[in-house]
Amino acid sequence: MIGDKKILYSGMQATGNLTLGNYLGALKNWITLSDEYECFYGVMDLHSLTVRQNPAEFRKRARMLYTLYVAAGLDPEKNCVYFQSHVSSHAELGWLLNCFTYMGELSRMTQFKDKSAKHADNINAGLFTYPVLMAADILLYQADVVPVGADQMQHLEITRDIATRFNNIYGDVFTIPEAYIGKSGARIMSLQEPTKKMSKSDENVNASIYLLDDPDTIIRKFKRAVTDSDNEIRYSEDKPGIRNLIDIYGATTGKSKEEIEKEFDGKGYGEFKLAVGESVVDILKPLQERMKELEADKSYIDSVIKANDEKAQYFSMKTLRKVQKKLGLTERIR
Ligand code: AQP
Repeated sequence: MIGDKKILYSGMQATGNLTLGNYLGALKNWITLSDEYECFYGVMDLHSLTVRQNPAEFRKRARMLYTLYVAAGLDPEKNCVYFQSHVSSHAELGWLLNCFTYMGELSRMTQFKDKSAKHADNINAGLFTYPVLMAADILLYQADVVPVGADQMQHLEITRDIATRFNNIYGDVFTIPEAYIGKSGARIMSLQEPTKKMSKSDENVNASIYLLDDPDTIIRKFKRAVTDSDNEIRYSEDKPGIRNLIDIYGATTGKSKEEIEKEFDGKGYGEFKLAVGESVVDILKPLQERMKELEADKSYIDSVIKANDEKAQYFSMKTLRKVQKKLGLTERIR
């Protein structure tokens, strides 16, 4: 708790340009949480390094991710929005927690199995110990809640296991985080392979809508979205493409599946795809305009980065010092 508010932790990796999936599934909901929670949101740039990055592009992309958080409406005065790599306690606690995590537990992580299959030429130790760094991210801020998608649930569970193991030996050091059960965001699927989630690192640019895509590109990508050929707008397991478009339209307009089916009853896919595309153009417009303003005001973003890095450092350091003391590491001479 900070004051009378519970603490919430989340973040995104700077592994690609943010997609509509990242926005509707996470970012849009984060914006509503700061009244109720004390929120910490990281640009998880250390995590991004498990995959090889081009340094110049990576630097730009991480800053762009930060600016997008703000452009989307995350108020950097109310939320602590910061770069993971600027706060050295993440890497430090990550190491310490490595010594409280078992190889067997890490070997069971499905994301490790998936990612090592995808990057078979670079199965580095960071990919394997990724969940430990994630545990450090969350535990450093004594987070009470973590909004997680189903694919991250296993990582939250290992975080709880590591924290409980540590607390059982050294006393009440870490808050045991819970999954945030709130209004869950839609899970948005790829426009080209609608049984696969929309991902910022997908190599096919037509599979994802990027938050900074211009209106023509957005409409074109929706027109090309892969669907079945029966031309009936119905929400059904066996129609993944149309189901995904209904989910997107529902998320952008607030309409229910039934309302959408009714609205497009007897209409063709062409008309529906155009309506979905236009609704996405509409919700992204204010974000894109704000992004332009922020990109033109470098000193403002610099100043919020500095203030928020300091805030993150302050809170995380309190936990790190406590852990170091519990472990018996020699105290600093002041
Ligand atoms: N398609 C999606 N639908 C709904 N939510 C999504 N998220 C990601 N894709 C979708 C949510 O966005 C946040 C981003 O988390 P991340 O950057 O740690 O990585 P991720 O979940 O692996 O996202 P990506 O876009 O698929 O990245 P890459 O391509 O690098 O693996 C999370 O809250 C996630 O639930």
